Amino acid sequence: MSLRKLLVDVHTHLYLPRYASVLRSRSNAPRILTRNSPSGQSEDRLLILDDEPSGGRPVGPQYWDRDEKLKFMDQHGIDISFVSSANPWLDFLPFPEAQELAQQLNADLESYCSGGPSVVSAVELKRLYGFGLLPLVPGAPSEALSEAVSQLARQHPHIRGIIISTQGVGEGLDDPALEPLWASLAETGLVVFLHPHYGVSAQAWGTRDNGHVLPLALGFPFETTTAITRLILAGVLDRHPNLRLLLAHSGGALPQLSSRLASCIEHDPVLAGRLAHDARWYLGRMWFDAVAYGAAELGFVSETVGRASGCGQGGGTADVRRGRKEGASRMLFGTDHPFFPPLGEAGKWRSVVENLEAIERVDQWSEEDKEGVRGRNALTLFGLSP
Ligand code: 5CU
Repeated sequence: MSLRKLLVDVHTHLYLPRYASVLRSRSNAPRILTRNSPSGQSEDRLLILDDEPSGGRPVGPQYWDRDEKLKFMDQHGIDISFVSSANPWLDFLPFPEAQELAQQLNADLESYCSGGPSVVSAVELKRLYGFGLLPLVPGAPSEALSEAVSQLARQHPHIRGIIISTQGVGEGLDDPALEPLWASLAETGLVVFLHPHYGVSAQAWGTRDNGHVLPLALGFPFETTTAITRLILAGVLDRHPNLRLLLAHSGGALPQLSSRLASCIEHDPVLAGRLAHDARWYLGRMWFDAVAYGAAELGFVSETVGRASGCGQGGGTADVRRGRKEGASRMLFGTDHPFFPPLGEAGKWRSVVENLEAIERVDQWSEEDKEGVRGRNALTLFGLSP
């Protein structure tokens, strides 16, 4: 098989066994608890959100067992996965514990990836790579974070990025205290996968029982939208143009709101003149997972990102075509496994099939663009392209 055809999943999670043990030792969220199911059997339940509905959700080997990850990959034709710890990472720990656990989990993740199989058609490629963790919690000293970044880059060749939440060291991603961190991340080239956990105020969801739908479908992407917008407004990408940011869930609402954002900036006495570029330009500097479940949405994001990169601004046919290619080259297939399991039916997961079908159906994308989104763009971003 040619490398062009590899299917690469950049949004797939795990809880490493060491992390699952920490969750088991806790008595409040985030935690794993064991209880008796209605049929009297003992079952593990995962509670990661403070107001998790129905006493949490089932959790099992699909969250920590490498063979289960590989089985899932085989079932869906996924050649390579870039696995990341699932939320809430180390956010709930005090700095010294977070620092020690981050080092241990990064070493565990390196073994998880390096001890796994290679791609049969390309033995120089492993099937598993990872996003590591930083002790990015309140009280973390800047130097310790920068040192953790260089350690990761030096010691763990299969860890190609880090996953971070929106909280930073407690003040969000526009916190000046994070400047040295952005500088070291830009220097190492590690990809920064920005992923939500906190959502937005639960008051917005009202009192009707809508299960987990509103915080997950809306709260998660709104959180990402706000966090990345604050980072842009703080000028982080002006000062660190080599920072490589990958946004979960196709960047949330940022693509839809980017022109409104640009206009608000231009009309605001505090913001006007602060940034080096029009707000839309920054979209063209980032990468977006293709975890949006719909072709129209993927097409819209890539078109907006392509125009942001400047290529599609001219309006001529060639400009529009170049912009489209550029936009598509910044989008990458993902599954969100082991979240979104089917509710009952066996076989392939609907959530995965939907994301693959969405890529297939984007009208604006050529076959080459689609192959890029399915795999080639990830290999390029993570430095695995020959
Ligand atoms: O279903 C969920 O709550 C989640 C989650 O917590 N994290 C994630 O990455 N996807 C779905």
